[in-house]
Amino acid sequence: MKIKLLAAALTATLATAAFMAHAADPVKIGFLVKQAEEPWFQDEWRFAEQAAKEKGFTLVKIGVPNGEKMMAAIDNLAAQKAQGFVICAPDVKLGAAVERQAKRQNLKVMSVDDRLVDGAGKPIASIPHMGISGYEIGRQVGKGLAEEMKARGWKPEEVGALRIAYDQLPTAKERTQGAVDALKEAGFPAANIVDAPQSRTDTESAFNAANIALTKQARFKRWVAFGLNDEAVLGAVRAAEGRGLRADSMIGIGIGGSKTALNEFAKPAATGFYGTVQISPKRHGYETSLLMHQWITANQAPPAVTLTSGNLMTRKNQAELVKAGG
Ligand code: FCA
Repeated sequence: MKIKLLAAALTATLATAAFMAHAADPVKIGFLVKQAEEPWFQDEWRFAEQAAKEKGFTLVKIGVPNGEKMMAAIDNLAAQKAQGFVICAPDVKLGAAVERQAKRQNLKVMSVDDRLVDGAGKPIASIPHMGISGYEIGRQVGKGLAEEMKARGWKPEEVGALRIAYDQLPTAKERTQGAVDALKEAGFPAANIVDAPQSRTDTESAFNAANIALTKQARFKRWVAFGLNDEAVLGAVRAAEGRGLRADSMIGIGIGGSKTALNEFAKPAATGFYGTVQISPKRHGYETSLLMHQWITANQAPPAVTLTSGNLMTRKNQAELVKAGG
């Protein structure tokens, strides 16, 4: 009996010692994003920093605009003795490579915003993910556009709908599909929906895509515009302005609610950037970082998939919503 007790005590002591040795390793978490210059990602990083401060871990922020930089960043994290990272990859098809490299380097990984896919284009279920509910949020965009058109007394058959498209990214496709479906349900003619494919997900490429489409479809004097994010819609709005289509003949609704949108709302006169569906960089930055911290320190894996929601934001309610978003 005595020996048994002694053995049990010894085991407990050893377990505590092992745990303490592990706990004593400073926690270091990487946060890798595809477009560090985009306000949305800046906000995510800011909220991730908040989590780092609260929990006392080190956050390593790295911009990964392409696959090469992404692979180097993962190796760099391992060399710095990080234990895990959150990632929004430059291309979701790099999913298998991310998973392989993370495993090889003994790093935990979870994705944010853009869900990683395998070689066949299927989501990689073993990588926990937090993203927006793209289709639902897209529907909110479409509904907002339809309601504003109605409020202005626009005849749908005289209006063009510009879909700034980035269909190679599943969440982007879901978002714009949601908007298309909601517009159609509100009685908008499908034939008036014009696709403008952008080559990247920034304002400049949306501007270029929109310019081509607006030139081709000059018969429409009134437009609504939507896309995967605020940058896409801002590009469309700027292109429309270049053709003399201003706030009274363009209704753009983006997705985001970060500085890109807020700067437009801060202008003294309204622009064609009518609104945005505000999503939560706090949940995507702060919460993902906490989940990763929990995974590293308590070996508790994050939920497989978390999808977040949004709120329609316009000049009217933006102050309120910014405050609520932290
Ligand atoms: C994607 C987009 C970003 C942002 C994020 C939630 O990564 O490219 O602009 O909308 O989803």
